[in-house]
Amino acid sequence: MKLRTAVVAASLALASAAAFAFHCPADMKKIDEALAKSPKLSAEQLAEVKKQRADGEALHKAGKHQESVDTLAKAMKTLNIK
Ligand SMILES: [Cu+2]
Repeated sequence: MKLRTAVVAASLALASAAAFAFHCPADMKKIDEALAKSPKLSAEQLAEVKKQRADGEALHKAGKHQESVDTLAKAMKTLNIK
């Protein structure tokens, strides 16, 4: 019974990690698309968005998907992406 619980917990953890692993590139793509459309942002906001985009990619590559998603979410909020 305990082993079974452990297996279920492990597969759930793996599934959510995989979901995040897919989430980051999807968010980066949305940000890139929004940036390509010359968004109406101040130079300051644009610099911040680009930094968050770069940080998000670095975090994703480091395997820190939750932090990546959180960072990319800030950029998406500034860009008004839903
Ligand atoms: Cu990721």
